[in-house]
This record gives sequence, structure tokens and C-alpha cells, in this order.
Amino acid sequence: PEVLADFHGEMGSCDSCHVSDKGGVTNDNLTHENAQCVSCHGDLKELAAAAPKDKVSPHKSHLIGEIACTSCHKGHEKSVTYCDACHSFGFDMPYGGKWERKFVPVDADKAAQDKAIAAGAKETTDVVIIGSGGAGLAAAVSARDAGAKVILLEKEPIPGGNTKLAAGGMNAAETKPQAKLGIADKKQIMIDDTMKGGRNINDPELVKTLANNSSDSIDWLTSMGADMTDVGRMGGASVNRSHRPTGGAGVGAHVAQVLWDNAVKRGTDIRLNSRVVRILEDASGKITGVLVKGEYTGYYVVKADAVVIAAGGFAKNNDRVAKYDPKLKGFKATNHPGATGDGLDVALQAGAATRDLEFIQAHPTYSPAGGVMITEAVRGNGAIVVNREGNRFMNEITTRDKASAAILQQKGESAYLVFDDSIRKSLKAIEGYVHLNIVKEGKTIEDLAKQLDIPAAELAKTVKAYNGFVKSGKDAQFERPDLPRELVVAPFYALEIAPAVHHTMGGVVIDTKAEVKSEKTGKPIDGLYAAGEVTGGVHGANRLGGNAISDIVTYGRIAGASAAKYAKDK
Ligand code: FAD
Ligand code: MEZ
Repeated sequence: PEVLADFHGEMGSCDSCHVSDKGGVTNDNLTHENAQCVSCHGDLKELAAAAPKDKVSPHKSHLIGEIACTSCHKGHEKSVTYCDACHSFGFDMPYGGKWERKFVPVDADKAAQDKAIAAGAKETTDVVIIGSGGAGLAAAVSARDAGAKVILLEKEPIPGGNTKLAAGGMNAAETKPQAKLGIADKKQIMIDDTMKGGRNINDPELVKTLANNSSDSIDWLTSMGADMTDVGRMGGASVNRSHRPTGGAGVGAHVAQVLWDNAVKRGTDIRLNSRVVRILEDASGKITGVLVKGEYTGYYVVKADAVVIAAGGFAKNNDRVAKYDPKLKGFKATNHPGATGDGLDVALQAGAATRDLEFIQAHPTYSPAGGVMITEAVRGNGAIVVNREGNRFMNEITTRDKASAAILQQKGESAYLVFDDSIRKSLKAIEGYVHLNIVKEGKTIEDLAKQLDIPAAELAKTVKAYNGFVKSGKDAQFERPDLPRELVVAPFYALEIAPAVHHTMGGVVIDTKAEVKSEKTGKPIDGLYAAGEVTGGVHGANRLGGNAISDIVTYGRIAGASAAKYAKDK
């Protein structure tokens, strides 16, 4: 047999997977088909528990939601390991093929799309949300709380977008966790840091709304079951304000899971494998719904009073990235495979104005060996960065644009992140990198240098000088403003890092109510809202670490509430 369906076909008829013996699926989530897999093979938890402990298990992952078996195990085509979108584990997958994803423009197949539109709406709702990342899920929760009927459409088989990958934290000022830790912060300082980091081209009103609502957003998440009690420092922040779960665990998977659970609990109709390819309007320009391409059910129209675009950015689409910033051509990306810019395309078709698309951020510490971004929190908690000569060359917690540029100037266009066991113990996220086998370990600094094949005496000198700066409270070399700890607790660790495309700052123009502005009139398009990485203006020319999760939670909530109100008042 070539594919899984051949094998199952030999065992019985189509109804071993499908509802009828003639095949055909019930919905794009493949609810029945996935339940059939589980009924014979067990669920993810059971499969993960049975896997050898010393190996990365394909069934144990950091992804969120209920991961459907068919996300990887395909019936009628070669199976693919979704993990390979970022990593390269080389799992021996039955009936497996190579991970490949070609970008298909949203307007491909126009004749079939026009035919589906002409056939009219298949169903009706109050609010449609495009995207199941943090912005979309936050919008779903707040729209449901405001009484709207919501359909949330996600093109990927796995929910959570980039949000589920977020690691370092969520920025917020004047919060309860900060107060508990004795951290004095002000919303105005968050505004000033964000404007400065964004080179002052941010929309000041959007920034004010971000900072002024950030503490409420922490309370909102906490009230739904989130743990945001650990607070650390991110690049460009003058105060510790990046919130994450206890012990420094990754923030994104946690926040996305809490929002997912709450959206599900509130009865949101969530459809995976469902790509929105067009936003529909009437002759007066009012939004009337969306055209969806169901991976298995084909094109159909959902009529809706309001649409929220929460479709994320486009950092994983290198052709598009390079179009706006040719310097980034061929760069790897930290993003999930769905970050291709579809949201922007459907928004443009609907007449939305855009801004700042040329501003694209590279994250300075991506591990090429692991296919994974190494969180800024490692530096925030005290790690240093050295080059192949064993020397520091920058303030490690400067903004990302500056850090990435400095790394690219070093020999080999990469560098090493160096930390000690006390930093490892301060941040649970590091265990994930150790698990991926990408972290070198040395009993002493000299031993570590040998493993990295860099001059041992030079690295020892660098660490000694740095420890002296920590003791004196002043980095005489690069003016690093925050010096949390000396690097003295063995064992010592290092991993190679290089910049990778991380965040697209530009996008759809919105106002503080998350209304999308029209390119033609400059006024809001009736019924169209947007939130999160698909928008521009909040982060200006350069986003500060920790500000995106803050953005998506705050503007996701606002967009959901605004869309529900519009639908109700209509
Ligand atoms: P996403 O979470 O990307 O969700 C958008 C969803 O829309 C996706 O699931 C996508 O598949 C779907 N979609 C797109 N087009 C369509 C369509 N046409 N139809 C249906 N669905 C569609 N920020 C921080 O503040 N702190 C951090 O610690 C942090 N760490 C990060 C670590 C990594 C590795 C990455 C990649 C990013 C990190 N960020 C962090 C940035 C932050 O995670 C993102 O900017 C943010 O989560 C984006 O949220 P979103 O909801 O706007 O988009
Ligand atoms: O905001 C981010 O992108 C972030 C904090 C990433 C990280 O390094 O953890």
C-alpha cells in the first residue's frame, strides 16, 4: 500500500474511517475520522505515554487544542510530520512523505470561487473570526461573552498559529504580579518604551490603548485560569514587565490553551482546515460574510454581520518577506507554517488600508540546528552572547533590530548564547532546548569553550570580566542595563544562534476600536475588524519582545466586543 487508505481498505470498507461505506467526510475537522483513529490506536496521551522516554516523541508536543490524528496521518495522500514544518526529527512515519508546503494564493481557482458565491450562503452567523491564534481566540471569547453567535475559521489542521509558539512573555504594566514582586512600573513607561523601540512611527493612540489595557488583560486571562505570575525582562524594556507562567514556562502555548478552552466552553463553532479566501461585501461596501475553502468540503459562503481578521503575519512566506525587505531573502523563519499573509490578501481585496509593511523583524537568537527560536528570556535572565573569538560584542538585551545586525557582523554570521545552571533553573523553557539536544554542556567555562571550538582563555576572560560588571552593577563594555546574575554556577551551557525572520510589524490599519480603515475613504469599513499581527501601527518599525502577546490579547478582546456590538446594533 502507498497510502494509509490503501492499508485500511484492505482491512474492510471505507466505513472503517468514514461515516458511510461510500466514503465522504462529515466536516473539515474530520471529527468522525479522527474518532475512528483513536478508537483503534488510542489518543495522543496514551501514545505519548507508551513512547521511549529518551527520544523526542511525535505524539508529545507543545502544540495546543486537541491535535487531530489526521493533522499528520493522511488517508488518501502521503502522510507528513507537521513537526517538520520547523524541526527535522526524521520520524519514521508509516506511509510518510516529505514535509512540503506550497503557497497557494487566496484568489487561485477564481471560477470555482465565483460559482460558490453565486450559489449563496450555506449558513448564517453574527460574527466570523479568521484565525485561531491568540487574537482570534480572544475575540471569540469576548464576542461570545457579548452574546454573539461566532464561527471561527482556521486554515491549519492545528490551532494556535504563532501564538502557541510564544515563549518569553506578555508585557503589561502596573499589574498585580508586578506589585507582588515589588516591581515599580508605570503604563506611561510602557508607552515610552514601545514608542522608542518602534522608532516613534507607531500610532500613539494604539500604543496608549495597548499599555493602558495591559494590566486588565492580565487580570482577564487570570480570571479564565491563566498563570501569569513570573515576571522577567525583555529587550528594550526599562522595567521587568514580561509576564509568563511560574518558573518561566513558555507563555504562548499556555495563553492559547486557556483561550482555546474558554472559547470552546462558551460554545464557539471552531472549524479547522478551513481557509477564508475572500471577504464579501454588498454594493454599499458593508461586510456580508466570507467565502471559505474547506480542505475536504470545498468552497462555501458564510453570511455574517461582522468579520474579524485575526490571521497573523507573513514571516514564513519568504518570497513576500523579501519583496518588502530584500536583505531577508533566503532567511529561515521562527514562525508556524500558516504565517503566509493570507489575512493581508483578503483584507486588501476588501479594500483595507495597510501600513508599515516594509518593517520586518529578525529575531536574534534562532537555533538553526533545532529549528527553534531561543527565547529572549534566556538573555533576560542573564545569558551573554559571544562570537567565535570568545568575546562579547553587544548589550545582549538591546532591541532586536540592533542585536540581529550585530550578530550578522560576526564571523560565520552567527554567535553563541552562553549561560550557567542558575539561569537554566530559572527558566523552564530551557528544558525544551536541552530536550532537542542542541545545548552544549561544560563542567567549566574552558571545557565549554573546547566543545564550541573557540579560544578557552578568551572565553574565560570574557566571563570573568562580565561577572565583574555584575558585581559592580555597571557594564563598562556595552552598557547592558540589567545584570541579573554572575555566570558562576556549573555546569555551563551554550548553543549556536543566528537571526531568523520573526515578526511582520506592518499590516491592516485599525483604530482603537479595532475597526479596519478603508484605503479609499480612510474611514472604517462597516462590519470589518482586525487584531494581532495582521495589523500595523501598534509596534511601529520594530516590535519589543513581549508586546505581541499583549497586543493580541488586548486588541483581540476589543475586536470581539466591537464586532459583537456592531452585529447586535445592526
Ligand atoms: P497567529 O497566532 O499567528 O494566528 C493567526 C492564525 O490565522 C494562524 O493559525 C493562521 O493559520 C490563521 N490564518 C491565516 N490566514 C487564514 C485564512 N485565510 N483563513 C483561516 N485562517 C487563517 N510575542 C510576545 O509578545 N512574546 C513572546 O514571548 C513571543 N514569542 C514568540 C515566539 C515565536 C517562536 C514566535 C513565532 C512568535 C513569538 N511572539 C511572541 C510573537 C507572537 O507570538 C505573535 O505575534 C502573535 O502570537 C500573533 O498572534 P495572532 O493571533 O495575531 O496570529
Ligand atoms: O516577543 C517576542 O517575540 C519574544 C519575547 C520572543 C522571545 O524571545 O521569547
